[in-house]
Amino acid sequence: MNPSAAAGDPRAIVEITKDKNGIDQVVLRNPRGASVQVSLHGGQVLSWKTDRGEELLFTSSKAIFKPPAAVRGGIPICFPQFGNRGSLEQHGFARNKIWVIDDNPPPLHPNDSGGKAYTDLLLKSSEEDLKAWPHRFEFRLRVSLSADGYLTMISRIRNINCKPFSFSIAYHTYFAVSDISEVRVEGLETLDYLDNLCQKERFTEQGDALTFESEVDRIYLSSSDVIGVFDHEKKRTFVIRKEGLPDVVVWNPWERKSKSLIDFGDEEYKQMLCVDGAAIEKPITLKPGEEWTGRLELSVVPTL
Ligand code: TA6
Repeated sequence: MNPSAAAGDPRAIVEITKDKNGIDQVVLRNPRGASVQVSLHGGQVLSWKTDRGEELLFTSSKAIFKPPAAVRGGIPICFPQFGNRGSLEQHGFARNKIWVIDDNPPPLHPNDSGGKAYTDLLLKSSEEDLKAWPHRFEFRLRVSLSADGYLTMISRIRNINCKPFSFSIAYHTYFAVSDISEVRVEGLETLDYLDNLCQKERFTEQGDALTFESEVDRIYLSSSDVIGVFDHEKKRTFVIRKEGLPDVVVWNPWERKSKSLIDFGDEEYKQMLCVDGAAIEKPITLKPGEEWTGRLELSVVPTL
């Protein structure tokens, strides 16, 4: 009997497989046949498919599936920092670590289980991590797939230290798009953003929707909790709903940067867009014993 499915939906399926490196992957399936695949390497969602088997997340054809580096695509978890400051690696170490399945997670709200296939993963600070980032934490991640095919990721980060610590976090989400020139993002209008292409200088978004003609690498600040990524050619919209994640990273490497990435095809920038629910501008500070929760819900709806 599948305990997780029993708690959520008896028809849902939660399977554990191994990748070619022998690392466990959890496959979630809902009764209509939609699926999510999450690796214990990095707690990274590697696949989110519709009930017709269509892949909704981008993974580079040149992705390197070899720990500790994160796979180029899916949804890497950037923690305890987004960016590359100080002694930590770019986007922190969480995405490069092996997580474990949390057999006895503290309970979540019944809505976070009912009717869903889900798995609970756990990352705890290791002695190696403490050398780079001297703060003891427990990071619990619930990945779930609803009967409607919605992908939800709930992060609970607890300070089990004896002193406060601060962190930034991003769900570095690689959406699969038909053609980047046919994509627009709505929900970022009038917001300020930090432009990573101009030394993180602060600007204000003037457009009524974000479209793409060149490299974009921005952190939009204090956004609304619903963002739309419209794929005109596929006539569908990714809907991003978030809680506890005030900022939105938008990244497309475009042609020149694509050629500089060894695990990314030269032309692949045309088929992807990163739109990340994040908390970056104002790092989150936790007192000893305190826990923070951040939720991301992704869905895809047809649009004319
Ligand atoms: O803003 C997104 C970003 O920081 C870009 O600058 C680019 O570096 C991207 O993340 C990918 O980072 P990664 O470490 O996954 O190669």
